[in-house]
Amino acid sequence: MLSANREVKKAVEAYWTDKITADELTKAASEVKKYNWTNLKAKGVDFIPSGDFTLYDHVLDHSAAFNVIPARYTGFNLSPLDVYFAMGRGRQAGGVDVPASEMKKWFDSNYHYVVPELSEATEFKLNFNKAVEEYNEAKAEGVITRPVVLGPISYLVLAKADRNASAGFKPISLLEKILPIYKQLLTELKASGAEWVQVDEPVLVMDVAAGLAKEYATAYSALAPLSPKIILATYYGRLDSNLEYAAKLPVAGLHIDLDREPGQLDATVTAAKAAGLVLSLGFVSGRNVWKNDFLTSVKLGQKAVSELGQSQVIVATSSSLLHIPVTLESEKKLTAEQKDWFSFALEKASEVATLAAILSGSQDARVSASLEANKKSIEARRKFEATSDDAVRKRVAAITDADIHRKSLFPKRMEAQRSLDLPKFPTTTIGSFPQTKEIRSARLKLGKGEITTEQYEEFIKKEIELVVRFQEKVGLDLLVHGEPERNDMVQYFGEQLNGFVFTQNAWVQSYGSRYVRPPIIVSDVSRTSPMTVKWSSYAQSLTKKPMKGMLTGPVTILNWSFPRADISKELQSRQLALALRDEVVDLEKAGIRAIQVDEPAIREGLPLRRVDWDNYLRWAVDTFKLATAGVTDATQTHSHFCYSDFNDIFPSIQRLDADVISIEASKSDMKLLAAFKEFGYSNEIGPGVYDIHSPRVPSVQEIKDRIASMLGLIPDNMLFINPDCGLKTRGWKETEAALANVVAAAKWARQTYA
Ligand code: THG
Ligand code: ZN
Repeated sequence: MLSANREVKKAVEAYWTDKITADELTKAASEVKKYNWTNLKAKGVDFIPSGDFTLYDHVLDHSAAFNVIPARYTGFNLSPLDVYFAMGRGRQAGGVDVPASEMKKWFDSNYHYVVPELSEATEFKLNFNKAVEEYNEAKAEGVITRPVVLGPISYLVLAKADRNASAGFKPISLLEKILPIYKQLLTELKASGAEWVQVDEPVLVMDVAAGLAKEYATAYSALAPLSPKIILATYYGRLDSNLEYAAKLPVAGLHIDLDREPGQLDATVTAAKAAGLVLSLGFVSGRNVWKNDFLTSVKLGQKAVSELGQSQVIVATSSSLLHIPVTLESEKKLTAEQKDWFSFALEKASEVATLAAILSGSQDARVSASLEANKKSIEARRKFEATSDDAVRKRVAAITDADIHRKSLFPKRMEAQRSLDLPKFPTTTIGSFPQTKEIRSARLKLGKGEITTEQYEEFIKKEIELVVRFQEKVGLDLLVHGEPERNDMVQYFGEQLNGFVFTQNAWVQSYGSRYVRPPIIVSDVSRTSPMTVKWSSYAQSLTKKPMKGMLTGPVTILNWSFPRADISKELQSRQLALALRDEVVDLEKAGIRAIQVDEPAIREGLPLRRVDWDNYLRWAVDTFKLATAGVTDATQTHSHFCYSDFNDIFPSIQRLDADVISIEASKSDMKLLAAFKEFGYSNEIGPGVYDIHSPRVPSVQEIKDRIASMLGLIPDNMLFINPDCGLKTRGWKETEAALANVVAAAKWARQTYA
């Protein structure tokens, strides 16, 4: 969804704070939709999507439309719009107190979707027909669109069982129940005049789909006869063996991702030909910002055209443009050379139109000029790529096995780390403290030149001192500096490393109204000078208690940036790891004795296909180790993971060999820790003792109870006590109260389990 200046975010937040009405919000949304449709049309795109606009999350839209609304959100007399937002972000006002629904990462992206909750009792119903509404809305603007609908199998697979479901309930068992709603939706869509509909089934690129051939056949033979012509869309991966049945479904067309998986073209062309399908070729990346290489795409496209005929081939982006910033035109600070490498959403739309024109044999002078210009851009980029940083390349080539191992095994290190003088059940926090209005505003002023660097740094020092004094006062054991100097845990490092490029306005949605601005890796990565040592050692100078250094890990920096496309992710992550290794060693030299290197993105980066896991986990774990293994035994390494979904990757978590990990364990059941015990996890561990994602303050008793049940599963010399994530999005008031209770509970534990 495009929204060049985060208009949707701003309008939605204005609505939440009662600054605009629901009608005004609807109007703002219409403006954005109109901007998108008319721009795509002007760029020459033939199949313009509609129905994919969202105020918060497109899966949540689908749930609201299909009446998949958990009972906890109803009965408050809220408007449908407010129920919708309550599901997305929770609601605490006017006697209503409901938490947000769970979010999960959308496939292997850094985007979160709101997980639908289903049970045998779910009664689907078409509350509204977004596909029809937006089709008509676009038509009224003079734009004929191809509506997009999330397909039934993918929707059900992305859902989870709700609290009332019986044991063993599988959402996919509701297929027969949900199909009538899809029938109604598609029948109405056909009646509204839509010729095509794009039905998204990204689950087809995953292993799980191999067991769903029957369900796919059931669904699409029920839907196809009464629907507009269906183009079945897959993206982010390869169909592999699922192609065999997918191509035989009674649909009119199939879309494949050739950006991620160009290798699947031949097999798909053959299958499409046999089945008489239109084939939509996803050349232009929906996941990265590099210009498409027209010559390569055209070569592939011509293969398809010669087999299938022109009328059976469509050119497209690989996936929706949700994860791509809107337009390069907003970027005033990129050099002309850099701008020439990239293509954001609107530029990608032009690429699609040009590629389609080339493949249809257009002799238009503008088309050949675009092809020539593209050739030049690609050549210029290749030339730049050839100028590698030899020092970095040599250093990566010289990495040895010894570099990725700590000097001693964990038990010996644990002995050495007694020098930290931490009590039993040490208390700590994950790193960030509240990012207050004042902090954001100081950064903004620095950016605008309204205050000097010296003034800004004085301000940051004061903030750090505040955080340190608070932690001492409340009685925490292993302190942090609070990270007031950081805008974002990835951007902050990218801005200081060589090899990155930054944008001014290239926002992409992370979830709801939250956006991030991923940096772009354009060349070999290296560190010029220390990035965090100044702040960490200043913080350490204020206190006798140990101060924990805070870094973002190599895999997370890579996954939350736009990576290079010319060298492997593995190589990029090693370059990042070496830069971070230097930082880790410098922190140690500066007297920092505990260093945390966060890798919250390690799991989301897991490939969509099981066969690709081992290779990914090998390099991902190795690069974390490379970043952290440069220190002596006495320095304690920490890592933090923002999820509790470890079951598939325990061996890799163990292999990271961090001295201490902290994890989200916000669900009060101890299943997760039982799994750690069963696996035999051997290092220290700090399962979150309370959920920081809500302003609610946990009572001392609650925390004591949690510690007691944790100690049933974790040896008492291995347990750290900490919140379940960073405190960046929290206010000071609840932070102070919650941490005081955490410390009180830890003191109780020390007496009780002495
Ligand atoms: N950084 C990056 N990716 C992330 C996170 C992060 N992905 C997962 C998780 N954390 C997502 N969480 C958030 C939390 C807050 C915000 C964004 C993602 C946020 N964004 C501001 C906003 O939308 O107003 C803008 C931030 C800014 O000004 O730079 O608050 O931490 N990369
Ligand atoms: Zn976290």
